[in-house]
Amino acid sequence: MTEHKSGFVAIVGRPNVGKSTLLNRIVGQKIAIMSDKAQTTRNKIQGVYTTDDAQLIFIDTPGIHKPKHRLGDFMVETAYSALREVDAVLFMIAADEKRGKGDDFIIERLKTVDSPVYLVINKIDKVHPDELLGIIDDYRQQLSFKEIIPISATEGNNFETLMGTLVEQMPTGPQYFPDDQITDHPEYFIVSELIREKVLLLTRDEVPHSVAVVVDSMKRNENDKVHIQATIIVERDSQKGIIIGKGGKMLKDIGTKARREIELLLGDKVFLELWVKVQKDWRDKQTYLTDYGYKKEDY
Ligand SMILES: Nc1nc2c(ncn2[C@@H]2O[C@H](COP(=O)(O)OP(=O)(O)OP(=O)(O)O)[C@@H](O)[C@H]2O)c(=O)[nH]1
Ligand SMILES: [Mg+2]
Repeated sequence: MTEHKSGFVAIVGRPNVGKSTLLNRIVGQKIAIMSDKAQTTRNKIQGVYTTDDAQLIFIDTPGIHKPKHRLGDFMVETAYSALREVDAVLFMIAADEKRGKGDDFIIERLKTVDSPVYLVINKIDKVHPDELLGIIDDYRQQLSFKEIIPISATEGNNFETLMGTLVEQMPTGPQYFPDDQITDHPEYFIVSELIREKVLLLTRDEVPHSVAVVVDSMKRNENDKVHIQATIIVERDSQKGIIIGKGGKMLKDIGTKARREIELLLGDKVFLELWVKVQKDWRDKQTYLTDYGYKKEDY
């Protein structure tokens, strides 16, 4: 009989390189929201990968960037906190982006990490295979990586290789979570995130970054629909206007798109009610950060 293996794996990197996309592929379901806007993820999100003889807990983290708000400080600290007490670190980069100051900054930090660091070169579907050699060569000189694995999180290239390599590396250990558990976050967290994802999808400029979403209540009706009430918080009146849109069209769009995905998540019909509220400069105020789910004790 083979011994059961288990361990924790942190996924870190600059914003927008595809960390959450990889996490979702690992668990085979959307638990982390994704967008083409930088700084999509704000909290640590655990995704549990369970096989007959191994369980790996992956920790998706906010993209590491130069913070401009308290929220940014929270996000970057959250990402760094994931580096503690893990059995492996995946440093993810995007093949179609040059190594920049942001990467070098993360590399400096990774030099102080005890666990093995893997370089995951994502988005290889976007470059010619010949370009990979140059990237590998360049990064190899920056840090001694345990292994370098090029993948495409959207297409699935090399995904099995990555997982196989990691499972092999894990120490002998128990199964921490039941077979059917795929994340540490409650449903209402994912629901609020799915709503925020639709705001990210449909708005631009400063609006996406200024938005928080809080689920106020979630209960099952007599007609077996799940009734969800949620508030979209923005920083300024002008942003509230954008979120509501002409004749309420934008809010309706956000609601329809979010509802469809929430129904997939919950496997039930959903009645979604959305409100919009202005909370001036909430991203710089500790009490609001705490209220909206960005709590220091969650590091
Ligand atoms: N072409 C291509 N696009 C990808 C791949 N992986 C992710 N993307 C896209 O890259 C964008 C960012 O993906 P996310 O998963 O949100 O990136 P992230 O690293 O979690 O970003 P933050 O949460 O902001 O740090 C999305 O538009 C994805 O669809 C890939 O392998 N190939
Ligand atoms: Mg993310």
